[in-house]
Amino acid sequence: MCLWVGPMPAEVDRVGPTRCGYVALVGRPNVGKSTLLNALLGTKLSIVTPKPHTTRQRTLGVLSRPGLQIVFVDTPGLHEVSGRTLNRLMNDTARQAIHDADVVLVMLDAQAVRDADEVVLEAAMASGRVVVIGVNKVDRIRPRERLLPLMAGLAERWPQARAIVPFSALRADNLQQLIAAVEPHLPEGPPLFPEHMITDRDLAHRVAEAIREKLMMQLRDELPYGIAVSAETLQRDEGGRWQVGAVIWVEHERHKGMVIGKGGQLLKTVGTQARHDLVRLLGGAVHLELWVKVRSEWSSDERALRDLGYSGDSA
Ligand SMILES: Nc1nc2c(ncn2[C@@H]2O[C@H](COP(=O)(O)OP(=O)(O)OP(=O)(O)O)[C@@H](O)[C@H]2O)c(=O)[nH]1
Ligand SMILES: [Mg+2]
Repeated sequence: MCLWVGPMPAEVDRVGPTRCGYVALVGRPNVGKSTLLNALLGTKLSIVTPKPHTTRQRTLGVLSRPGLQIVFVDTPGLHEVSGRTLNRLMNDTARQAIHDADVVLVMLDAQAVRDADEVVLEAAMASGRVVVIGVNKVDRIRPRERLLPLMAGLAERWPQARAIVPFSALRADNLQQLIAAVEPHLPEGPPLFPEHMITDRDLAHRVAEAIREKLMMQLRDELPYGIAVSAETLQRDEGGRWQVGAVIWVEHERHKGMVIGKGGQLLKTVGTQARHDLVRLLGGAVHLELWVKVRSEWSSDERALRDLGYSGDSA
């Protein structure tokens, strides 16, 4: 058991065998799993919003260092399943990631540990995998000593956890300690992925996700959860400019107007913000066209979910 509160130690030179394995990032919605994935890889692989249920699919982040490859698996937040088939698929994806992992990193929010966290911890412990508990958002806890009762309580409640590590994904604070906590539990073996590969997600997926992130940020209430985005065209024209066309799928005709906004203003804002991110992602000028279309009840329709790429993660 390793309990640690303090400044980040310097990166230590590795000695010993080559290790490679999967670390599943799991937790209830909104604890900061995707923020952590991005911080660990130093680039934006998964979208992040202040709203729960942002991540819908598994995304790999491959961290390669001399003698070490850690494949971090970002997952949807585990939650009580509502009527939507999409929600069931999201939970299946997270549970499958636990099953497939060498180490399960259960993430908590230092500001509030709830019953929903217990459910995740129970599932992780029951899996028989090595479990490390990560206490995120410690930048919100001042003074730092206020963390101690939480850490001690977790250590007492979950003695099976191999380590309990406080950190801040947002500030990239204490991430080295997190890596050090999981590394010894990874199997010895050669890297599973080429060193230059950092994710399994292709550009079309990342483009669609960037647009969905901006939509989630702009829209309120239930609507973000009834929205899907698919990139239909993604190609460079002769002048080297990216031509991107994407469809925003809504579940009801009445939702179209909400996405487009008064005088097209909301969609325009989404387009401007998304284009900004796409320039960085694609590395060049971008022309972005967005269409809004209805696919009735897509989030409860197996076929539509398959078409939109929402099944198969957990297969
Ligand atoms: N203050 C603070 N905020 C954080 C930290 N990590 C994440 N957040 C914020 O928490 C919110 C949720 O972050 P996400 O990374 O989307 O959380 P998630 O667990 O992936 O959420 P789902 O995909 O919905 O399950 C965002 O507003 C982040 O900026 C942190 O270390 N400190
Ligand atoms: Mg997420």
